[in-house]
Amino acid sequence: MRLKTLLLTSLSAGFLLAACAGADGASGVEVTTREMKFTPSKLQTTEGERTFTVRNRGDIAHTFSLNELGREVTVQPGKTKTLTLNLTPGTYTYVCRILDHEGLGMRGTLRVRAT
Ligand SMILES: [Cu+2]
Repeated sequence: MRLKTLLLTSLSAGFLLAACAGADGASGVEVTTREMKFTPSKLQTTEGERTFTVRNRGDIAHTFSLNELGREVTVQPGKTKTLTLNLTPGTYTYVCRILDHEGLGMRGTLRVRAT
């Protein structure tokens, strides 16, 4: 009986740790740009202040632009930039605004969940 309680407690602790790791991961969001796509093209996070780390692994400059929020960063090839946003729940689109990169595939969806 006691062993069972201990086992259940350990399991709960394990789940709690996993949940915390997920929450920590959600405080920062990483996205990579290259010709002509974002990786990943679907991002998910929770509401609040989130820092996006945008890496450009392509050969030309790209932007990470959230038109609905009027915010963007331009990242030169081989460089990394960060963008901190205070997010409210909803679904947002991110695109690259250089030439017709969006039309060529540089478009993604960010889902922000309520906590
Ligand atoms: Cu681009």
